[in-house]
Amino acid sequence: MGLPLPHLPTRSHSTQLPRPLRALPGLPASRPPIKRGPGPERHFAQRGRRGEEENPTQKEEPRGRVLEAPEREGSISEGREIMAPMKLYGATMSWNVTRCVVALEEAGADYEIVPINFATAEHKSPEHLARNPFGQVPALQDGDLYVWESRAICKYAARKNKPELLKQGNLEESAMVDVWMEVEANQYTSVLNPILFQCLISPMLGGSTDLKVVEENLEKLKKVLEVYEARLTKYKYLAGDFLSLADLNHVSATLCLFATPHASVFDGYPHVKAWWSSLMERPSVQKVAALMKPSA
Ligand SMILES: N[C@@H](CCC(=O)N[C@@H](CS)C(=O)NCC(=O)O)C(=O)O
Repeated sequence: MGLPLPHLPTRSHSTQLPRPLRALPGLPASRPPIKRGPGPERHFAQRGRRGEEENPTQKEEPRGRVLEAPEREGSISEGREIMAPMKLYGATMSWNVTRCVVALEEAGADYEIVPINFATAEHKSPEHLARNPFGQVPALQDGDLYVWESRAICKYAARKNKPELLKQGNLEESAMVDVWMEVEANQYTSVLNPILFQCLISPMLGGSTDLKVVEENLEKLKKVLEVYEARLTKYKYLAGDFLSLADLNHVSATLCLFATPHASVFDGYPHVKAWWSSLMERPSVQKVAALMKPSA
């Protein structure tokens, strides 16, 4: 089941993104301020190619910067083509968007996040419909190519920058990656969506939480987690004893679950808890968790 309503509030007429989810456990209370330039706000997630070391002296720099137009579009410098970073359109409070951020980070992709303002219906504008004909976020632009649907974007990032996340060279392992990616979409996140909507989005829109819907879906989630527990008793990760996109695709919605009063649902499943703890240790996951927190 998908969400019947957009994940993002549309009532606010503020140009700011609504303050997102409550603080996620185990993370600092604030993140570095975003540098705001003139005109439409553009902020960029930390960029870096695989293998590049982060410069520790840059850690305190503001996360955002505004690129000059030629740099944005890609340019030729000293006879060498500078590839423009990929652009991920959407707001980082949406777990469909942050699902992609996890994959892009883990793949070491060069990308920027370009916020889309739901309050002004920017997602239904002709410019955005050209990126995603369903008028939704996320959408990814890589040169002339537009990719939409979060899980397709995640696969694209993996194929382009870190194909081992899909185990494509191995028929059996890649089949298990596919299975658990489908499970994430059709068993796990499909029951999490109504819980997250009721607990996080509805109150943000000024509505109340329908506890019956939450309870019903928590029961469904427990049944799903029983299957996960059995699987993770045998293997370290979902597709096998290797990290894959199947694990990573769970991160964004699970971070949101931990921002609801129902995080304790994991307590009954020790192997699921251990799996989640191991994912939480990953720098890509820490970055995304920080992005989803309210701005300082
Ligand atoms: N299946 C899509 C779902 C995308 C989606 O539902 N996006 C929401 C925000 S999280 C949206 O753009 N809603 C606005 C709308 O549907 O008009 C994906 O995984 O990318």
